[in-house]
Amino acid sequence: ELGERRAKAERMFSLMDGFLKNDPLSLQKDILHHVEYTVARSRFSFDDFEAYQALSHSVRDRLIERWHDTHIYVKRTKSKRLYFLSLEFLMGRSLSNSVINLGIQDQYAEALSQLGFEFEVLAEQEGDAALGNGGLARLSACQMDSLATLDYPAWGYGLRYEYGLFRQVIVDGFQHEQPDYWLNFGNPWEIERIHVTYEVKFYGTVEEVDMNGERHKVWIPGETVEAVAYDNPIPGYGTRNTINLRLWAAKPSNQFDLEAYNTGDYINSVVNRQRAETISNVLYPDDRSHQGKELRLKQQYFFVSASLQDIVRRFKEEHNSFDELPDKVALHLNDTHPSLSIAEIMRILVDEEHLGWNKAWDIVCKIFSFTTHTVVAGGLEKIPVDLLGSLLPRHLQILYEINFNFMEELKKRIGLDYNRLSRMSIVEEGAVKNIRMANLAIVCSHTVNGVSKLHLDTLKTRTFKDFYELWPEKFQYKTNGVTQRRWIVVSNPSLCALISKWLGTEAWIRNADLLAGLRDHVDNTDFHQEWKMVKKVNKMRLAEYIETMSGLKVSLDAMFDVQVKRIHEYKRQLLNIFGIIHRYDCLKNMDKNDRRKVVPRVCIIGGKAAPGYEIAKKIIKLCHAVAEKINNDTDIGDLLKLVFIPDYNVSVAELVIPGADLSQHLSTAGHEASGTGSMKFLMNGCLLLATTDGSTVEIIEEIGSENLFLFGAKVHEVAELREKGSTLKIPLQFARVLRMVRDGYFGYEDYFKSLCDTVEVGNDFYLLGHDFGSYVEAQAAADKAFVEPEKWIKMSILSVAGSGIFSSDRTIQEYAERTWKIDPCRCPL
Ligand code: GLS
Repeated sequence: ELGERRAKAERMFSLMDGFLKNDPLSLQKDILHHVEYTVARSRFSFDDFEAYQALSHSVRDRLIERWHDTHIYVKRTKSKRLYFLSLEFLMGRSLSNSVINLGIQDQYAEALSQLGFEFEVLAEQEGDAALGNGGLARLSACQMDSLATLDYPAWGYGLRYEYGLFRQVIVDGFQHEQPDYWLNFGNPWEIERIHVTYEVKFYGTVEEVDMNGERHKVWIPGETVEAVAYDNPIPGYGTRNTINLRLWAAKPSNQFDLEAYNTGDYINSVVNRQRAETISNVLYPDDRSHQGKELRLKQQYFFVSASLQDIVRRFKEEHNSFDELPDKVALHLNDTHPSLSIAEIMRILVDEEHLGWNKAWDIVCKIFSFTTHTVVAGGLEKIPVDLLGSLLPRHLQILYEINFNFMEELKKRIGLDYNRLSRMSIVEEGAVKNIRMANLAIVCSHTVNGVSKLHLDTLKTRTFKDFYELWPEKFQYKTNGVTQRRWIVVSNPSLCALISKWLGTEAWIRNADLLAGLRDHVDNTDFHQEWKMVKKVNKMRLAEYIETMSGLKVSLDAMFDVQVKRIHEYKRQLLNIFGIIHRYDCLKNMDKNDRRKVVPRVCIIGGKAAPGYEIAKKIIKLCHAVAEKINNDTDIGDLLKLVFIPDYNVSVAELVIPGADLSQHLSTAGHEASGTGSMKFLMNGCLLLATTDGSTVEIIEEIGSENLFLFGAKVHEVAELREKGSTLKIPLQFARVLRMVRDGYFGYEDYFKSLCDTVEVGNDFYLLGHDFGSYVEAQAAADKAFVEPEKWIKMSILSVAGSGIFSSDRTIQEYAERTWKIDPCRCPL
């Protein structure tokens, strides 16, 4: 029988002409084929967008080929798999990244040019897949790239939101949110799997029934929704391995048909069915608080239930006993958002597979690991018990049972310390009872990870102190990283070529540690010249973008000073804007001679504010109001410009980051768990101006404090400074800037009043006043370094040379070896 199957497979393979060919001629044929038969345009007349569509389908074919081979190989080798559960993935565009990872970029460029198209122009046709908010979501995307590149047998699971993160539109300086219906023009990067569907159930009641003489709990659900899989192949670089990111979409379940038939109310029942689809409709646009919304809870469970059904089905196909689960499956909780997985897998094992509770719990505790991305305990996710009980009645019982057992065990360990017991309980008592998702994740996970060294310290000493003292061995940190494929190779081709030339190899694209070799050339003047040229090319690209977007012409001689990230009080964009006002004020009061010595600056700020975050929205407006004043002041001219880049997203980042000279990371020390933007700037040879927060602490260790501009209170000083309250000394310059804003120097004085109040002495939680003095000094140091190009370039080279450790390849390898215990599984050619 085996022989017969093999013969059949070989015949099919030869019918298909073997593997797809990647020479430019075959690629041209392939693209034209897709123009005619996929896009359904005539091959004699198609525009850039249609060419992009055909091109992506041709790339997709190649991805699918490798993706199939990877699956078959992993299945055959029975390797232990990692399932990475995340409610957010910020993938951005796929085309350039895919052809680069597949290693056929040049062939495609040639094929297209022979057809009369330019690859770069077509790449611009693609929209961003923005299925996530900010750092956490982009980190997931970088980690998928590394998992594929390092040949790990891994799957990502998430939700296929129809509306990604809102589009930010600025009208008269105010942020407006517009829906991002990103699937408008189709999405060639996904594969709809109409046969991979699962029923997800909600509401209803729990009953006890007798089964073989034992009492069993049975959940009788009240609503059923269907989850349909959409697969997104993720190619590794320099390997055939292509892994899967499976995203779920909600569809109405067929079960409703019967009901419609019975009641006769056909139209209404169709309308009701349609409502099911809303579950996966829209991404929640707040990157921090998700408290108490039913739809959000539905999304979480929908995603968890579909993913676990899929994982358990696959496991059962290949194995006979759940005893093998911990050896074959690692489940990773990317933040607390997927923590309901714990209750769901217990429900599956106990209620459906009829394992005893203790046995099931024993298995479950060996498969989960957890990464928290939060610093402050107040930011941790909670779900009201009433809400959870009505939506998922059986899960609430399970959570109570997990908590009861945990509390019993805890009493044995720590005695009757009721305060501590109540702090550690999974159930928070109070006027509104809540389930504490982080406590649940910690209790059940074998490893709890922070995202930087400093973050782990905070977790141990503050956020999860009680748990750390109970289980110190569970707590680890894996410093975040970003993929050099996306953040250098795709987004900065000139720097990529320069690095490869001077290192004499492209091996750094798979092994970022090799970037350290650039140190050997740090004094070479030829190298310096080429380095300078690369930065200039990228600044030109950025300047062009600024001009098309805002009409503002900026000087390439100016220092491009960038702060791009979500708008948050703790990230202190306000400090940046106050610094700009101060700079403007100084310029205005300077005589002509002194002005000649000033380093011209183009200050660039970008980022989205959560729609309900009033103060953040006021910060955006203030930025525009200040820009309006400064940019129209002919007396100041090119000495100072301020630009707000609207709708900051992954593809805008790819353009902005390579073009920056200086980038700002201003979070009040102790508030940024890690920060990953800084790593992308570092890789692009942009100098950092930063507080000693999050991963910056480790960046300092790698490149030396003399190679960046540091300022601000240290983590250990913050609490004491806050206690000083209104007795804290504030520099006069700060008071003056605050006064200018308050008095309406930039207009809108009533509107800015509440914003000013947040930084008034005694109320200044994020310590802007305190840090302002040292911030201005750090800015002055940056100016001073900028007028010594040799020095600046050296610092820039040393930044890139020290960035290797901040590759997500390093992060993923640490997770694989220390936490997930998975081995690479490299698909043979
Ligand atoms: C975040 C943190 O705020 C960032 O510091 C961190 O770099 C990122 C990835 O670990 O996670 N947490 C969060 O909720 N959003 C983030 O960006």
